[in-house]
Amino acid sequence: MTALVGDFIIQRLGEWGVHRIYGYPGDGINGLMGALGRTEGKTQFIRACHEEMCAFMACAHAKFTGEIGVCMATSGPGAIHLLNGLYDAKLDHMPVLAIVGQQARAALGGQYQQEVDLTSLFKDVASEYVEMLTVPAQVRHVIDRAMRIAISKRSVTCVIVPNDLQEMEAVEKPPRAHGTVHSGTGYSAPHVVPRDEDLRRAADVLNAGERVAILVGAGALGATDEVIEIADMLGAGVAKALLGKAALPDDLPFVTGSIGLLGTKPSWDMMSDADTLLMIGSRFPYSEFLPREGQARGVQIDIDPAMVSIRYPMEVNLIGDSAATLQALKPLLKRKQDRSWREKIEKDVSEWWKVLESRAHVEANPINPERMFWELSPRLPDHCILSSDSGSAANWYARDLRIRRGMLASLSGGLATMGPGVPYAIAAKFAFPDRVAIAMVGDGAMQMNGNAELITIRDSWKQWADPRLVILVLNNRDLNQVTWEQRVMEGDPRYDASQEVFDFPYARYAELIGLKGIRVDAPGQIGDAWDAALRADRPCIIEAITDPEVPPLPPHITLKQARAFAHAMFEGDSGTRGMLRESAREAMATLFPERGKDRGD
Ligand SMILES: Cc1ncc(C[n+]2csc(CCOP(=O)(O)OP(=O)(O)O)c2C)c(N)n1
Ligand SMILES: [Mg+2]
Repeated sequence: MTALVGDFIIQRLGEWGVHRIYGYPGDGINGLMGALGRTEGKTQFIRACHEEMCAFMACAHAKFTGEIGVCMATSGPGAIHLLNGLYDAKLDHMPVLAIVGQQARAALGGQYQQEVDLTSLFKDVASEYVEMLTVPAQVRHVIDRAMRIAISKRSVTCVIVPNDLQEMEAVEKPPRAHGTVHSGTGYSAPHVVPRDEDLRRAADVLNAGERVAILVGAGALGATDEVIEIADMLGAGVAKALLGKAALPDDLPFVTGSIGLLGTKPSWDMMSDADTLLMIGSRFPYSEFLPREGQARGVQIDIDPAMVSIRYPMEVNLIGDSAATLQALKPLLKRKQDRSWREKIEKDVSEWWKVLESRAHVEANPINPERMFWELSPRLPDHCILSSDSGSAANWYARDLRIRRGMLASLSGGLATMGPGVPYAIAAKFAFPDRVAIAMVGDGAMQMNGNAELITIRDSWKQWADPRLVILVLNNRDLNQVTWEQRVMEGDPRYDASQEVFDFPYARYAELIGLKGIRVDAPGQIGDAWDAALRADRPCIIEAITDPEVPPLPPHITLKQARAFAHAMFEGDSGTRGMLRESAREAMATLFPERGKDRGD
């Protein structure tokens, strides 16, 4: 049988190494579904419950494997549903290809049913490349370009395929004629290292510094050994932006942990006192958590020239691969003899872990959410893959979870959208069926989409070599992160109409659909719950009844925010009625250290 355009698209993607597609069907892509069926499993099609989830899964595939992720949706509504997940990929610079259907070519421009101007719709999210196919001879090069551009520019690309075209005879090789394009497959990333003179300038800055602070992001994920070695030579501490959580293990004494609104005090103190900043593979957005302008001399390493010197005015920008650039820098660096800065950081870090431990053990009603994460850390299985949703979970994930070498971890960094926690974990299981995946998700996010995706898990888990996928649900009956923002940033009391979340029985629901469910409502049950979930013979939902009055706030809140917080804390806020004034004061005392004063506000 002659191959159809649909078959040829799937075959060409296979030549690019794509053997798994996350998608949701519809009449805009039935030609592609038929083609996928004809591969008899050579290309795996995974249907989530919503197209946005397919895009999250494609993004997570890229994040966890380093390969391109591919998602597929029908014309009109299906294509529109993809968008948020694609923006998640775009903002975290992940290579993702979206293939979407379109109405038949003859109907276009006719206000036809489900006809949406998809080229315009995808123009922003797939700004590097969006193309609609109109003739079979165009298919080969459009797929090739969409793939190569997405991979090489770490971007989202989109190919729109009218449904009638999918069923036409394929043209695997365009005729040799004027007006045709002849393309091929394959991409191998170059080895990018800065020029020698720039490396020397950077080394001069780093060698002159007495108090060097390093910040790593997702771009340092492949440079763990190099960062450890350079930090050692420079006597530096290392803070980690959220997407760089797995770049360095947390058991190293000089790793100050997360930075920013979800950050730690040692990261804050290190940045406040540093005289030199070395930033590696990070687009961490909040400049107020970096040294003040003029306080420190800066060196930045990034593979993307558009991303340097946009958070801090750097003295030297090194465009290059993180590991290769650090290796090239190493022979130019002098080991710092004075280790006092490093020793101070290590002392701060070890004290900070004690602070976190005691915070995690503060009594709460009934469960302190921090304790869920604290008790998970020592139980994390080797090589596990962690995902967090946006919400209060991201705070505890960032600060409390002690990640070890060999683990992977991600969340929605740039977009900070709700919803990716569960689909990221599902994609992790498909990419690495023999590793344990653990998602940490709020009850709001579970109701937004996580509950539905439990059905995808129910339908899939028997295919996984190791069935363990654990979802921790923080059942705090609240959109808690935003509740605290309303209190602290706005000085408003919790707005019940926007914040209340139905007390859904997550664990019982899990059991109802054949998964394991554990409900935890007393602190003494936490350790056993994790042990049982990590021993389970199937995916497990741990529903923790957590206290929404434990503040998920950064350790360096400004005085202005503190005042606003105090105002909301004691007046007209339904949530604080059960909260003792004294414990509120204690919480504030740990949250607003001295340094807040000299921030000027
Ligand atoms: C799609 C989307 N909508 C809204 C927000 C704003 N937002 C950030 S965190 C959050 C609350 C999340 O609530 P929940 O999932 O229950 O987690 P909690 O903070 O209560 O632990 C909201 C509404 C967002 N980031 N993304
Ligand atoms: Mg919640």
